[in-house]
Formats: sequence, structure tokens, C-alpha cells
Amino acid sequence: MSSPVVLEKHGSIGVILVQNPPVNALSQAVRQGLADRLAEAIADDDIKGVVLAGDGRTFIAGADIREFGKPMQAPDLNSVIRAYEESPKPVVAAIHGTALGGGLETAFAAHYRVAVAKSFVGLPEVKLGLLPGAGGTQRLPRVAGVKTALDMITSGDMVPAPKAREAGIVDEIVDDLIPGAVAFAEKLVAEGAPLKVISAGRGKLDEADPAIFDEYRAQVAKKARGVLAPQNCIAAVEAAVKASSFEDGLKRERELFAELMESPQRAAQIHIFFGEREVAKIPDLPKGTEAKKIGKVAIIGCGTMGGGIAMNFANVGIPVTIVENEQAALDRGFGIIRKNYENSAKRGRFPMDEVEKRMGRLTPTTSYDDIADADIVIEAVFEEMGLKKEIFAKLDQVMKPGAVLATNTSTLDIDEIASATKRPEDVIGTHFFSPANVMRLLENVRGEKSSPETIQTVMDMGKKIGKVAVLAGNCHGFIGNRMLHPYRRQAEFLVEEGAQPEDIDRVIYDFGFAMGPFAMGDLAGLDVGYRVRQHQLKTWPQGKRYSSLGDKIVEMGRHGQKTGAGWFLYEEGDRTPKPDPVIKELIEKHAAEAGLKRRAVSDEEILERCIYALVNEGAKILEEGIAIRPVDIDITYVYGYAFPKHRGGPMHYADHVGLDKVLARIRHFHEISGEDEWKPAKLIEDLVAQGKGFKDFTR
Ligand code: 3H9
Repeated sequence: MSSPVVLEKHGSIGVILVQNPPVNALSQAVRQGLADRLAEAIADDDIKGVVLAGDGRTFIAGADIREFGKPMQAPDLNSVIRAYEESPKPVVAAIHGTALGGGLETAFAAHYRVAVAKSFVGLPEVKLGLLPGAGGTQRLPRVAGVKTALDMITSGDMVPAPKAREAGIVDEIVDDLIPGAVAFAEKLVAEGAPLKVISAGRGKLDEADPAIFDEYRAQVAKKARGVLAPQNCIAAVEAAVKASSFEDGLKRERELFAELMESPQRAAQIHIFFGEREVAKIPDLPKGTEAKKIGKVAIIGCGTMGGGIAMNFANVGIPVTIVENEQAALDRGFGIIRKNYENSAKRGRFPMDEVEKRMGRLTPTTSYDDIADADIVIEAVFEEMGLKKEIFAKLDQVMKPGAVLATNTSTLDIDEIASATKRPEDVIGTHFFSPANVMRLLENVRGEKSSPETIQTVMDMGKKIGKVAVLAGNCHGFIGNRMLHPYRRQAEFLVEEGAQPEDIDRVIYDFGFAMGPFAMGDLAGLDVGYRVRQHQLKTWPQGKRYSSLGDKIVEMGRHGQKTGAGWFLYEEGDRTPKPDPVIKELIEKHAAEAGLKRRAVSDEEILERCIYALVNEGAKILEEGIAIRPVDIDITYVYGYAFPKHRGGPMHYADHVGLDKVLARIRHFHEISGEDEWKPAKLIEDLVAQGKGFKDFTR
């Protein structure tokens, strides 16, 4: 079998090229090839120096993640790296695309590094629940200093080559990758330049302030609550400083790496990494389905959602026209967008002059005639079917043929909306999450007649604007909000039965969510859900449990944070939810009126009832084909509802607990409540009967 690593001769320089598309990951064959080609280059008297580069679109993007969890096959990366460091001939790593994780660690084995200006370097292992385990935590602080190393390793963020050059990670920026690197190596040979071995000395290690590690530990504990990897990253960099030798530091790095490798958090985060890519694949679309070009966008509605959605396009250079009924609404909306941009610029996200550039891509109008030539129009008005249908009928009249007609509805029937047009094949749901310019999820919702091109267009659009797009089927609430419904109901029932809202929120927060369901309700505004419930109550099924507690709170004028009170109390200018004795009293009274005898509710019961309600509904959604795969649900929850990433989403979490155990609890809740909602999904019953989990799901 041919090796994925080749050796080419460019005069007196041997160029070792990794050819393992798409990202030159360090599979066993690549590691072996790297070792073998180096040995050949060293043995060849005509070769005086070596360049190490990646073929195709990138340098090496890291270890082969698909090999994790399987037995490690020799040679391991550390021994390959050691061989390069010990090469008697100078080695130059030539970086283009991205040098990530094990890729950058391999580049650190070289005596020098050159890069093209448009490339990036980084140690993103933390995002996979890991730490750089091939010397990255030991070598990076030596070359770039402890602070830069901690920043890069705990964030996992990529650094552009010019910045890496300033930090000492890269020695020179070259215009032309291979010729530039070969020329650099020739010069080293001609000058008899020293072979710089990073691990041979302490480099910048002693410049560190010893207090820095505690500072980062505290920062990370806040930012990544309950997440193991960033803490181990800090410990590994600390070991670089404190260990008496490079070898000792490396040994500690290996121990900390092994601990993470064994952790369920690592499996969860890698599940999300592959999931992000998997959800882009829509199995039933005909091969070669082309997305329509999106050069111009129109948005109907300049409220919070419309404005946020518009920003996504303006951010990537796509012009947007926003329609409102009145000039005053446009002025208000544009004012908010401008303020958001100015705040981002003040926080250093982009230079101040970007504010005007981005604002310049937004055009306000009160006339539908001005959007006729847009490639896609996204309706983002009030959640009311009559209004939406009226708008779609109008869009059908004005929009050019083939334009995508999208709705940002979060619950309503896409087919009914499409029925207001004569072109249902062009109609689709594009459900953004608030704040729409920040949240990563885009839940696209296909109608019965949405064409493959329309679907492909909104999936590609998601990627273009930096979102993770998931495709859902059409039902009330689609994937995300439909699952949220039983979750919220359980939270309210638990309060009726004996818990306090702050108990529920604490348990959910400790599990890793950004906030619990009650603080979340207060943040979103309780009046919106109230209106929806009043509508639903008209057709509420006989005998189905209903908690009117939330309604009573709204009827007291408590609409959440915006009115200073909801489930919790908020002091002026403070978003911290404070338990309110008034609510405690209301709960007691409400329970007494409903004839409910309040009891002690354990944290375990809170967690199980809230999370397993999500899992059971998720399984029903899968059964019905509303979600394509379990991972589509996991991605929806992680990126749209802040389900803790290190737990991998509700379906992955259920597999982690053991689907049989989850089923036993669901059966128990069904038995004691008699609620239809707790009837175990047939899919769960079937998977458990076959000894399987969601990970084994196939259609
Ligand atoms: C590590 O290095 C550990 C070491 O410290 C210690 C070792 C002892 N492995 O993202 P894309 C696949 S941990 C296997 O769509 P882009 C990906 O799944 C690693 N497969 O492209 C996709 O497959 P498919 C540290 C990988 O251009 C295809 O390649 N490194 C890997 O948008 C294309 O990917 C990282 O964490 C991999 N390492 O972005 C870097 N990487 O076509 C992870 C990608 O079947 N990778 N694939 O769906 C990335 O961040 C992005 O892929 C990258 C390219 C920026 C490189």
C-alpha cells in the first residue's frame, strides 16, 4: 500500500509532503510515513535540509479524531515528534491552511517554522474535551510565553499567522509556500544555522507570573462550568513551568491527557464535533442538488428578530433590505442594530470603521416593491398565522420567480403558510434563535412541498453566515420548541408538587445549562407563552394536566425581567433572579386550591423529570421523522438551547446514562402520573429491547 507521506527532492532540500485529504489528519499511516520519510531524508547524502508540508488545502489539522477510543497503534505521535527534533539536518515546517492540534505540535518538532500570511495555527483540543497531548502544552509556553499559551490552549481559538509570527510561534512569513520554505531551508544550510530544539531549553517559561495559573483557573471555572478539559490544560501548562525537566512536564501532560481521554466529556464533545458536520448532510436530497445563489436578502420586520437576522448577512458582506410598515419602526430597529455593532466594536470584536461598513449594507424601506429582486426573503413578524399568510400572499405577488420565501416562525405550520402562495416549493422555515446575531443554531424547517433546491439553499446559507444549520420536519414547534414543551411542563408540575422555582433552576444550572427554565422564561418574557397557552386552552384535551401557575403570574402583571418580576424578582439594573416570597405564597395557595399535597422533591427527581421529558419527546420526534438523526436533536439543543456541550445533547446523554435505565425511569413516571406525555416512545422500547442506544439508530 502506498504511503500518505511522500519525499520529494527540491535540489538539496528534501520536501516531506503529507497527502491525507481532506485535512491531512495524523492517522497511523501518516505517523508511520512521517517517520519513514524522515529516516530516508536523513540517510540521503544529497539532502542537506528538510521541509515538512501538507499537500492540498492545508498543513496538518491534528490527530485523526476517528482513531480516538480505539487502541493506539505505533508509532505514537510523541516518538515521531522526537525523531524530527533529533534530526541532524535542519527541518523547516511550512504551514498553509491550518496547523492545528497535533499538526502544530508536529510543527513544533521542526527547528524552524514558516507560514503563508493567510494561514492559522491553534491548539483546539480543548474543544474536543482534550488537551494537546503531543507536547503542545510544554512547547508552546516555551516559544510564546505562558500567557499566550494559556490563552490559546484554554480557548482553542486559532491565531492568524502574522500574529503567530509576533508571538514567536512562526519564524517567517513566506509568499509562496514550498519555494519560500525551500529557500529558507537552503539559507539555513548555507549559514550553518543552529538547530533550534524547543524542548532543549526553558525558553520563555521563566517570564511567567506564578499567580497566573490561579487566575486562569478561576476564569475558566466561571466560563466553562463543570468542564474538565480547560482545567487540565492549565495544569499541564503549569507543569511545564514547575517540572524540573521537559521530560517530567511531558509525563504530566500525558497523565492529564489520558484522564481526559477516559472522560465521558471527551466522548460528548467529539460527538458534537462530528455532529456539526453530519447535520449538513440531508440523505434524501438528490445527489448534486444545487443551492440557489444568495446575493441579496430581504427581511420583513425590523423587530428584535428581524434586526438580529439582518446582522448575520451584513456581517458577511451580503446586502439586506428590511421592510416595515412604518418609518418609526425602521428607525427604532436600525438604532438597535447600530448600537449592537458599536458595542461589538468597543469590545474589540472588529475595528470601529466596520460599524459603518456593516450598516451600509442595510437598507430600510416601507415598500415591498423594493425587495422584488431579493434572492431570499425572510419573514420575521409577530407569531400569528393570519398575519403571516397575508404577508406570504403579498410576497407571492412581488418576489421574482425562484426567490426563496422563508419564515422565521418558531412553531407555526409551514404548509399552511405556504398555502397562501402559488409556489409552495419555494417556501421554507428558517427558525433563528434569539439573539439571532449571536446564537449558532439555525433550525430550517421543510414543508411538504419545499423543493430540494430550496432546502439546499437554506442549509448552505446557514454555513455562509456562520451558523450550524439543522433540518427539521414540520410539526408544532419543530424539533426544538416541541421538546421544550414537556420539559417546561415538568418544571411547573414539580413546583406544584413541592419544589420551588429556584430549586429547579439550581439543578438545571448545575447540570450545565446556562440557566434554568424559570430564569429563561423571565428572560424571554412570560407574556408571549401566556398568549400561546390561552389560544391552546381552547382545544385543550380533556383530562390532560395543565398548570395555570404561570398564567397567574402573568395575570399579576409579572412578565419577567422586563417588568422587574416574573417567577423571580429583579432589582433595578440587575439581571440576577431573586426568589420572591410573594411567589412562594402563590405556589402554596395554588397547590391548595388544586388539591395538591406538597411534598419534598429531590434534586435527582428534578433532573430526571426535566431531562428525560426531553429525551422521550426527542425519541417521538425521531420516530416521526421530524428529526433525521439523534445527532440533529443533540445539535439543536446544544446550539439553540444551551444544553451543556460536554454532555453531548439529550440523546447522547441518554445513551451515556444507559437507555435501559432511562426507559425504566420513564416507565416509572408514566405509571405514577398516568400522563400520556410519559408514555415511553416506541423507539426507546425497541432500541432497549435490542440492547441498543440512540447511537445505533438507523432509518
Ligand atoms: C489532537 O490533535 C490531539 C493531539 O494533541 C494529541 C495526539 C496524541 N480527524 O471541518 P470540515 C474531517 S486532536 C479526523 O468540514 P473545514 C471532518 O469530519 C485534533 N477527521 O472542513 C470532515 O469530514 P466529512 C485537533 C477530521 O474546511 C472533513 O474532515 N484538531 C479531522 O470547514 C472536513 O472537515 C482539531 O480539532 C480530524 N482531526 O475545516 C481540528 N478534522 O467530510 C479539527 C476534520 O466526512 N478540524 N476532519 O464530514 C477542524 O477544525 C476543521 O476540520 C478544519 C477544516 C478547520 C481543519
